[in-house]
Amino acid sequence: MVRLSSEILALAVGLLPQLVQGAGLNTAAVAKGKLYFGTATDNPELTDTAYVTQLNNTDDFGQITPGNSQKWDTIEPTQNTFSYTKGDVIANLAKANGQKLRCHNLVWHSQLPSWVTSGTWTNATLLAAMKNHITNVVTHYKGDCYAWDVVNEALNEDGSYRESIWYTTIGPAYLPIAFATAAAADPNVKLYYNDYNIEYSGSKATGALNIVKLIQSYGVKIDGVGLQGHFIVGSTPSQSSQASTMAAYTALGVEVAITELDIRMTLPSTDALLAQQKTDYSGTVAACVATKNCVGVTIWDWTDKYSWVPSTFSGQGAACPWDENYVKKPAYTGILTALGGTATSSTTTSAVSSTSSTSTTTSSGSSATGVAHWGQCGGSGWTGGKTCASGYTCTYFNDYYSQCL
Ligand code: 9MR
Repeated sequence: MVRLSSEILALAVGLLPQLVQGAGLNTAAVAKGKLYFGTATDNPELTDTAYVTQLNNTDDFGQITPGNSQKWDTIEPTQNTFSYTKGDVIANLAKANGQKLRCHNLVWHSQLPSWVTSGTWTNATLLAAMKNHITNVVTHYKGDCYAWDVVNEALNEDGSYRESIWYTTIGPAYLPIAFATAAAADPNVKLYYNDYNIEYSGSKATGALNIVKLIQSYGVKIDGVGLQGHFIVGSTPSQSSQASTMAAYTALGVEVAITELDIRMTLPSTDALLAQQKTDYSGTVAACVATKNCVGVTIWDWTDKYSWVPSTFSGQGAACPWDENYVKKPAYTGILTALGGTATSSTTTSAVSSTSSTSTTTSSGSSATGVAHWGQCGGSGWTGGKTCASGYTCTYFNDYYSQCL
């Protein structure tokens, strides 16, 4: 393998568009001008070393979101007693890897401890408890988070407010008050409203637009709208529908991000379903790529092994870009292609596969002839092809990436 000198690396700035070809999802996203491509994770999975190896792969993941460990029931299980241990594990992992952290979430109707759901509240006492929670948690993670999902899933499907304890006790003012409280605790963190089924036009998206306007009408800062993106294979909104909905939000002066992307199917998975899933992932990511103020995409965990889907939707699953054996599915190539990268071996066994899955290659890369020009041939965790096709040399670029040049 050849090592690039610093002079050649400097010259390589002009080569960057080519250098991303064959690179991972985050590398390709950043080359497209996005801030990150990321994934959710959760504390129980962190005992799985093969899982953690891929989670740490910053070529694919430049951002992580704690799936559960910053939620109210974990952090403040009894009133005014804060427990940050689990959330800190993930925040520290992100820090150690140099990954951005999306912090999730502050005010939600779900995963609340019983002292909140069964308490006897007045407007004033519940507001005080909400503000106390937000102030403590945002202050604890000050400087760690790229963004906070300040309010999560406040809307019904028809765009009206969900009858949560927050809404029924405080009224819609709980939203701007939550955002104002978060802004006071950390003026630099991005403050998001986050919801599902607001990725396409309709009553619920109109409700989300109205939430942005409501918060702004109070003179309070809101920086972004998180489009969760929990989709179904074959029923995923089109790229143009998603892009035009993103444009409606960004027209209000906020950024957007796809925050919890996964695309489930009715099991068993078939080649046809996997092909449609690839198309659906690709179109969704392409909508973000096409939207200047869409800052990044987060998948709601990267492997089917730890997806939330099967336990929630009976008979459904296979929603992630990697299967339960950590093998990349066609969806991975769909995402990479949407991000402007070129897959060298689209369904190649992942770097961390713990099973003896077979490796297959696509026409854009061939194990028989070596890795094609511009393809990845090395880097931390890389177990794909390491020998370049005739005429090309595997060239060290950084610890995470070597390329056939
Ligand atoms: O992934 C989370 C799962 O482990 C929890 O059991 C579930 C409980 O509601 O929450 C999941 O994450 C949700 C996220 O916090 C908000 N949007 C929907 C996600 C999937 O349910």
